Amino acid sequence: MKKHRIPPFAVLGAALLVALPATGALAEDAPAPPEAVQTAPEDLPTDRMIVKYAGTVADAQKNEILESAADQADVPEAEDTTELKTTADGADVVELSDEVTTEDAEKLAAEIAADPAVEYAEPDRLVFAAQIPGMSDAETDRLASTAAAAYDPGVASMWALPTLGAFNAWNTATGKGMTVGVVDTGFANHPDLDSQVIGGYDFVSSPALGNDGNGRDPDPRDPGTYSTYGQCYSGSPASNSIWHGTHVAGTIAAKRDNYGTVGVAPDATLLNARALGACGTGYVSDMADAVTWLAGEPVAGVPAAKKRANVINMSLSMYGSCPAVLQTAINKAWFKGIPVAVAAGNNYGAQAINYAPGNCYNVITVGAVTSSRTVANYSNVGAAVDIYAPGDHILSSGNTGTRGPVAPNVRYDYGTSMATPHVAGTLALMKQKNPSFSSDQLKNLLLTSGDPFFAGKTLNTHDGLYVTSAFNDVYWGRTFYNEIAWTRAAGISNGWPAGASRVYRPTHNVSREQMAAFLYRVAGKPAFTPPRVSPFADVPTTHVFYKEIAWMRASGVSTGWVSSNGVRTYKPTQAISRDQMAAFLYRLAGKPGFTAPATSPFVDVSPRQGFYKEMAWMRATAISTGWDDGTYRPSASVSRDVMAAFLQRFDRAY
Ligand SMILES: [Ca+2]
Ligand SMILES: [Ca+2]
Ligand SMILES: [Ca+2]
Repeated sequence: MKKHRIPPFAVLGAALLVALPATGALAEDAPAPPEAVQTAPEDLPTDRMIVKYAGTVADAQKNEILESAADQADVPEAEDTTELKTTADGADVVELSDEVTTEDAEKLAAEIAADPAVEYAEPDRLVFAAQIPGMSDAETDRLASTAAAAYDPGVASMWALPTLGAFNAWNTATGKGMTVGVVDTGFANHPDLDSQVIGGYDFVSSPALGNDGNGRDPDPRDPGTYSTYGQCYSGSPASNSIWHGTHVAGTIAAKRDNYGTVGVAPDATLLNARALGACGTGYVSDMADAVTWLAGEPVAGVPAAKKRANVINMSLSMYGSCPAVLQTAINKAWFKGIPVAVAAGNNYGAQAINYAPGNCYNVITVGAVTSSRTVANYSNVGAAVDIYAPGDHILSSGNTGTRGPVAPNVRYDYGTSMATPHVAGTLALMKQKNPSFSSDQLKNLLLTSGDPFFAGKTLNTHDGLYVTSAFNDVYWGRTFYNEIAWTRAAGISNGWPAGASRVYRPTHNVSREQMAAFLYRVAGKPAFTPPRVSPFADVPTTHVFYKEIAWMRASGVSTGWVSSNGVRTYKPTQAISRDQMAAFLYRLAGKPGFTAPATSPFVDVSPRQGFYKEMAWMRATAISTGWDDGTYRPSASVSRDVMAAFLQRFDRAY
């Protein structure tokens, strides 16, 4: 393991770590966490204030309001301010003459907001990349030695993808046509990312945090988050670059090729909204503008992206309530159908409700789990966490540079920062299949399809997709959901078209003609040329299932009924009864050798009645166990959801 930067806020983090109970163990193969661990600092000074005026206010009046508030709050740093910019929301961002404590900043904001000409005022606080520093190790050598592999060589080390069912999900969606906006430190050049990036902007307004010699500019590439002592705020320690945005972007959409790793949505494109600079920190007002821009809304001085984002990822966190300026921006995205996945934060089991943006409205807040399906010990928890996703020992794109970028590599990182892009990638797949879904619908489906977990739900990429793509009237969690999903996947039933989707009609009874189609498909669609003359008087050769029904007769699965005058009928629209179904399945199985017991396994079935042997065989093979009251109900009809279960059990047995 390469500890390639000094964890900032080491003292604070260590103190907090001692005070909190361990909520989970690290995976066995995880490197030990560094002795002093960063958590997002909770009492960080800021030198900026956000003020939104209610209507037009002259500069002179603004100065009066600020000076008066400085007096009232006893914060002399606010007596002489500089206006830096206006956010997309129309709020002023002003710089104080020096940093002030959190307490003073809150006091000052309250005094400013008390003026009737002010809509709201809040400190422009610093947000942090939600990654655990020091828990990172490069895989340069492995990448170099496996570069000739036929398929992304990193896949073997990416435990999250099989856990999430991502490989199966790709049979349905790969993120094609979707764009994920990443609010982060920017991306370094990387072969797994370069061709995926369709645009970006550098929203880091502070030249001190920029590390690229300027404030905002059109080049969002990550120049490195390295810092000198005191660069980011008073006392901030010197640090090396972490390539946080590069790693996050790789988890979302690293290319599926023979190089490096692969993302959850390998065919999605990326927008690079750089808003975190040195130390992996950035101002809230810059986050807000980045989100606004990704949502396709105007931001003064920033050219629009050629395409807006379909999903937004924010792997960042800070202590405190949700800033109004950020909530406004998030709402713009959310209500345009752009779901926003955000990190729950890494404060070692702290309540996520106390950290922004995880406590904002209209976000999907993501906690981290380990490969052993426990909450990662650093993850924030509680009811504010919507879903947990893999955040531990996550292999993705990186760079070898300790300051500026040097060479691309792949490496393992840890944090709710790493969990969040698994959700964003999944949302891109779901959005591809359901482009008209609202953010609330997508969030609901994501949570519904999650796997039950003692702390809530864990992400299931495959089910998230399946819930929205199999049948519109079959929701995850209903009885026989898996069996019905199997009928679609196995080509047994395609249901009926319903708009752009399909329905299964799970409570409808199965008719004998549908049963013929089901069984023909379960049998593997054997080659069969139906006779030119129908074997059944009531089934014309033009019947939609003529081939299947004729096959039933030819294969001996069904003989139909023969009347006294010799006319043979199939009764295609009649609902199939449970005793007939037993006979069909027994014959389809090839009439296996079976001696029915002398005593009936069902209280309502006599050993002397028709199809007794077949019904007893159903019980013996566990294709049907009957009802809880010991009955089989031979003359009852069979609903389509129950039939899905019978057919799947039959298919597995024969
Ligand atoms: Ca810049
Ligand atoms: Ca730049
Ligand atoms: Ca790749």
